[in-house]
Order: sequence, then structure tokens, then C-alpha cells
Amino acid sequence: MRSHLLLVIIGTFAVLVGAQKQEGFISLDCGFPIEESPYSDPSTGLTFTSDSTFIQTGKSGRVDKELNKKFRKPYLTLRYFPEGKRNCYSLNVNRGTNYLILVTFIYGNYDGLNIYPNFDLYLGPDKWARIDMEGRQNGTFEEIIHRVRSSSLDICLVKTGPTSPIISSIELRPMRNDTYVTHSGSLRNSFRVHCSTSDREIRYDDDSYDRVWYPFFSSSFTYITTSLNINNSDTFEIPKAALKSAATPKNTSAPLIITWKPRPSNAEVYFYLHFAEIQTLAANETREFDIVLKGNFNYSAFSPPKLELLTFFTAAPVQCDSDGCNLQLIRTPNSTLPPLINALEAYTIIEFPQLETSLSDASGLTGSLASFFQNLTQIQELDLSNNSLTGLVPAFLANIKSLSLIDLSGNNFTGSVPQTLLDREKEGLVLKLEGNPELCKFSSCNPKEKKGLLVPIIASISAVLVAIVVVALFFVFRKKKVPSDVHAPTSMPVVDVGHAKHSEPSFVSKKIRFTYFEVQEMTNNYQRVLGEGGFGVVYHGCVNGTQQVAVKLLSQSSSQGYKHFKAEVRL
Ligand SMILES: *[C@@H]1O[C@H](CO)[C@@H](O)[C@H](O)[C@H]1NC(C)=O
Ligand SMILES: *[C@@H]1O[C@H](CO)[C@@H](O)[C@H](O)[C@H]1NC(C)=O
Ligand SMILES: *[C@@H]1O[C@H](CO)[C@@H](O)[C@H](O)[C@H]1NC(C)=O
Ligand SMILES: *[C@@H]1O[C@H](CO)[C@@H](O)[C@H](O)[C@H]1NC(C)=O
Ligand SMILES: *[C@@H]1O[C@H](CO)[C@@H](O)[C@H](O)[C@H]1NC(C)=O
Ligand SMILES: *[C@@H]1O[C@H](CO)[C@@H](O)[C@H](O)[C@H]1NC(C)=O
Ligand SMILES: *[C@@H]1O[C@H](CO)[C@@H](O)[C@H](O)[C@H]1NC(C)=O
Ligand SMILES: *[C@@H]1O[C@H](CO)[C@@H](O)[C@H](O)[C@H]1NC(C)=O
Ligand SMILES: *[C@@H]1O[C@H](CO)[C@@H](O)[C@H](O)[C@H]1NC(C)=O
Ligand SMILES: *[C@H]1O[C@H](CO)[C@@H](O)[C@H](O)[C@H]1NC(C)=O
Repeated sequence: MRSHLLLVIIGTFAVLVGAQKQEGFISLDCGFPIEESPYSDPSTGLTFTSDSTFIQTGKSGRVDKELNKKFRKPYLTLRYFPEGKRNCYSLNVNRGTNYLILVTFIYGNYDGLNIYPNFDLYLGPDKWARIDMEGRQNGTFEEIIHRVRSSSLDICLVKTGPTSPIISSIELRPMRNDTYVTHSGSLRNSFRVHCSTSDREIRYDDDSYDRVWYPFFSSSFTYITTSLNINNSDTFEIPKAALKSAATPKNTSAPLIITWKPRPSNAEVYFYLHFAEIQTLAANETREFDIVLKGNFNYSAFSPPKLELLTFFTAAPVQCDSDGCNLQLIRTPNSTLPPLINALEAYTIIEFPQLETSLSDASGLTGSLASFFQNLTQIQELDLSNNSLTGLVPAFLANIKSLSLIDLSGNNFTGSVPQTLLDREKEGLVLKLEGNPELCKFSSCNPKEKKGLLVPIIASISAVLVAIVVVALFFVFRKKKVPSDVHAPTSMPVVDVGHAKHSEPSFVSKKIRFTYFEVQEMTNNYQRVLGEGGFGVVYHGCVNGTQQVAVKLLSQSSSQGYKHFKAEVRL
């Protein structure tokens, strides 16, 4: 049903010209001598600079010269860290920008010991990944799309055993701020593939954002290609080179099935599916198929637009069942042609909780006050004055008993001040709220207090958004590159041949998680009570100003308890 999914067509964009070349790119070749820097990478044309002005520690190494031909130039040198437990790069970035951050590690037997290192990678204070290079002759990488909250970003390597951490390159690419947006957390790339029989990666400058597209081949696919120009000017700006071929199932009446196991299996996943009709259809031909992500969404009767990119993406994270994610493109009875797909991406959510709310960076904070502050149970003074914080003043601050001063002045908080906080004020807490023009600090606009809230959960909400985009444009066609396969996805999707289970009724669960603040906002700080049940009070709320929801809160004195509450929510 179409209502399972909201199709958002984003209109024509004013920005008709691609990003200026390499604008805002940071491309560091680790261990490269500063005297010979910068240089233009012969295989991509990217301008790399030495990393030496961004880090004071570590030593330069060079991969075994027998491997010189195997890797691209930026991967031939590396920096290794025999000393110190934690070594950090400090990069200047544009606050608020959504960056694609790609870090590459190639050991290349630089030290002649033939012992693959393992160590941890951190983004500021938060662990990003464990880097275990055992057996990775071709190296490994980590990639995230991450919105930076301050004007500096630390990438750190932490020694965890006898081996010295190494790093070959650091690449940051500013993305558009209207693509790859998450509800919370950052996107960790699992795979990004284009369906093609080629054996080459596609990246800059075919892709003006320098995303790396790896070819995805399966013997159960038939590939079609075109030399015609494809209009790729939607917000995602998928490179034309990645769209000009597409996969269809070899058995033309069978569905095209792609399965993939995210790690961990219950990870929250975002998918981006890129379609364009690249075959010239006769008047009596149609290509029409259902797009089904098992257990999550079902979009029927889709026909890819002719020579034009259309991207479907999960606007809220999905969770696949224990067998993994199962994407099926199922030919409709009316269709004369099998389904097709040109390219796809999958990401899992990675949280950087400390980075988000780092107190040392409490200047220029935006957004709502993160619930992470709840965990600072020993904090005595919380000064967040003169930032750009928005949203409601969170009631949980009243629960931090150690606090004697809360300074939220000079922000842009809205709504009313929670009664519990005002009560604390009466007990001696210093509460500074001036300079918040939209804030209402009077009991007349203050809704009833709520004590002992455990878990706010939305009882019902319809529709997971799955959106899309497209627009059009012209673009210059670029030449092919000769890349290495360092960025081969570590967890590739696999192709299943199978039968569509058209008849099987599928249970479509649609989960959306909301933060405490979103719940607070949607209920206008718990203003309107709808009723009260065994679990506690039920409030009226509004999502996006249109969808009405009931918000049930578990009270600590509930007669039925958390377990039952959870069971009911799941139901
Ligand atoms: C998807 O929805 C269509 C239309 O409601 C339905 O006919 C089809 O069986 C559904 N497919 C799956 C796999 O749920
Ligand atoms: C390294 O890459 C080559 C192709 O470039 C491939 O044949 C080989 O299997 C890869 N090795 C590993 C360990 O992945
Ligand atoms: C996104 O970028 C545009 C232009 O650069 C800016 O006008 C807009 O406010 C930004 N939106 C967000 C949500 O940051
Ligand atoms: C092709 O797919 C259809 C529908 O799934 C199936 O009935 C048929 O047996 C398949 N043919 C072959 C040769 O596998
Ligand atoms: C479409 O028409 C052509 C000739 O006009 C015919 O050969 C072909 O079989 C038709 N295809 C279908 C699917 O009807
Ligand atoms: C199938 O095609 C016929 C003729 O073009 C059309 O009338 C009918 O509505 C189509 N059915 C669906 C489910 O799209
Ligand atoms: C607070 O701490 C608990 C236990 O240490 C942890 O599970 C939870 O994720 C933390 N919450 C936030 C918002 O950081
Ligand atoms: C915030 O701004 C006010 C007024 O300009 C100033 O008095 C106060 O010291 C500032 N607070 C901080 C922490 O900078
Ligand atoms: C505060 O937020 C309101 C909307 O919530 C906005 O209209 C206003 O411009 C903001 N003021 C400042 C100083 O950011
Ligand atoms: C590409 O598509 C968009 C939206 O459909 C359209 O406005 C634009 O003119 C098209 N560009 C070209 C070169 O066809």
C-alpha cells in the first residue's frame, strides 16, 4: 500500500551546479613528507597534503616497496605510533556540516615484521571502531557520515596491545546538509555498491562528494547498460557512472532479492536505493515492481523514471529480523519487464554520545539539551549560558540532586519551565533563565508536574517515512579511474534467487524512536491529559503538527510495572 510509505518528492533545487571542486575537502596522506606536499593523486586527481601539521606525535613509515604498484599513492606512506597510548589528529572543520569521514589503514609490512596491528579508533572521546588488521593484506577502512558539532574534530588511535597503531589516510568530504539525515546518531557505512560487471570502484570526480562505489556482481543478475545521459540531479547526486548500468534478475519472472546481515543483527539500519530506467522501452512495454523491505516497508507498483535518478531512502531507521535484511523487488503482473536496480547503500547507526554533548565545548551548542546530561550525577554546576540551545527545558535536570546551579541564560529555550525545577529552586537551587525570549517562566503557563517518569513511549504512530528524491540536471561526464580495492565493503549484500511470497500476509511493524525532548515537544510539555490507566497518565500529542498521538508514560508508582508496559507497547 502506498500509505505505508510517504513519497516525498523534493522539488527543483536552486543549486544547479555541482559543488565546487574539492571545496572543503580535507585529504591527508599520513606519514607523507611535508616538503613534497601537497600533490595531486594520479588516480583521482584529489589534492593530498601531508598530515604533519595536524599531529605532533608518531613516526613516518612506508609500505614494502614490492607493494608500491598495488596501492594508490596516498596509501604508500603511513604514520605509526610506537609511543603513547592515545594519539590524536586535530582537524579544523565547519561546525554543523555533515561530513563523510573516511579513514584508511594499510599495513603493507612497513616495519618488515609481518605482524598485523590491532588497535582502537576513536572520534574524540567516543570509540568509533576496533581496527583488527589481521589478514588484511589489502588494508581496511572505516567510514561514517557525521554532523560535526564543533569547529574541531579529533580522530584518535588508541593502543590496546603490543602492536603500534597505524594510519594511512584521513579524508573528510562535506556533504549536503539535506542528505543522509538521521533521527539521531551518525551513519556508519556498511556497503555502497553500483550494480555492474565492471571491476572498478567509482569515486571522485565521477562522484563530486567522493563517495566510493564498489561494483556489485552476481551471476543471478543480468546487467543492462546505457550510454545515454542520465539526469542525476536529485539531492543525492549519485554519480552517472554508477547509474549507467543496472541489475535485473536472470529469471525474468522471479523477484530480485538482495539480503544482508547487519552487524550487530539488531542494528538500526538506513537504506538508500537508487533507481533509473536505462532501457529504451517500446510503447507496449512496462517495467513495474513492488519494493518490499521485509517487515519494514512495502511500496507497490513502482516504475523507475526514464533516464532520471530516483532515490528511495528510509527516513527513519529500520530493524531487520534475525535472518537479516531482505529486500525484494517483485515484478507486478502487469509488468512486461523484470525489476531493476542501479545502486544501493546501507548504513548502521553509530552513536557518539560524549562527542555530542562534550562539556568542554559548551560554546555554540545548538539543538535541545541532550539526555546525556542525566548521567552526570555528580555535577554541581551546569553553565550552558550564551549558547543556541532550543526546545524545552528538560525536567530531568531536577533529578540531578547534586546540582546547585543551573545557568541556561542567553539561549532560546521555549515552552514552560518544569514545575519540578521550580520546586528545586524553592529549595535553594540557583536557576538562571534570563535571555530566553520564548521561555515562559510563570505557573500560569506551566502544566502539571510529572514525577518519576521512567520511560516515555509513543503508543501509536503511523507510517515510516521512506522518501525519495529527484530532480534533474546536466553534468560533465568524467573519465574512469584506476583505483585499488581497499574500500571493498567488508559486509557485502548477497543475492538470493527465490520466489516472491505474494500471498503470504506480511506483518509490517513500524517503529519510530523519539527522544525524550521530542516527546516533550509533541505533548507541549505534557499539557493535555487524556486519561489515566494502570501504568500512569496518558497525554495528548501531535507529531509534525498534524498526526495526533497518545503518549503513555509509565509512572514509578505504577501498579503494573515496566515489564508489562513494554509488553503492551510491543503489542
Ligand atoms: C505489498 O503490498 C501489496 C499491495 O497492498 C500487496 O499486494 C503485496 O502482497 C505486499 N507484498 C508483500 C511482500 O507484503
Ligand atoms: C586483495 O585484493 C586482490 C585483488 O586486488 C584480491 O585478489 C585478494 O583476494 C585480496 N586479498 C584479501 C585478503 O582480501
Ligand atoms: C543547509 O544549508 C543551507 C545552505 O547552505 C542553509 O541555508 C540551511 O539552513 C542548512 N540547513 C540546516 C538544517 O542546517
Ligand atoms: C523463474 O521464477 C518463477 C517465479 O519465481 C519460477 O516459477 C520459475 O520456476 C523460475 N524459473 C527457473 C528456470 O528457475
Ligand atoms: C511489443 O510489440 C512488438 C512489435 O510491435 C512485439 O514484437 C512484442 O512482442 C510486443 N511485446 C509485448 C510484451 O507485447
Ligand atoms: C494493468 O494494466 C491495465 C491495462 O493497462 C490497467 O487497466 C490496470 O489498471 C493495470 N493494473 C494495475 C494493478 O496497475
Ligand atoms: C547513561 O548511563 C547508562 C549506564 O551507564 C547508559 O546505559 C546510558 O546509555 C547513558 N545514557 C546516556 C544518554 O548517555
Ligand atoms: C553570557 O553573556 C552575558 C551577557 O553578555 C555575560 O554577562 C555572561 O558572562 C556570559 N556568560 C558566559 C559564561 O560567557
Ligand atoms: C528563537 O526561536 C524562535 C522560534 O522558536 C525564533 O523565531 C527566534 O528567531 C529564535 N531567536 C533566536 C535569538 O535565535
Ligand atoms: C532533470 O530533471 C529535472 C526534474 O525532473 C528537470 O527540471 C531538469 O530540467 C532535467 N534536466 C535535464 C538536463 O534534463
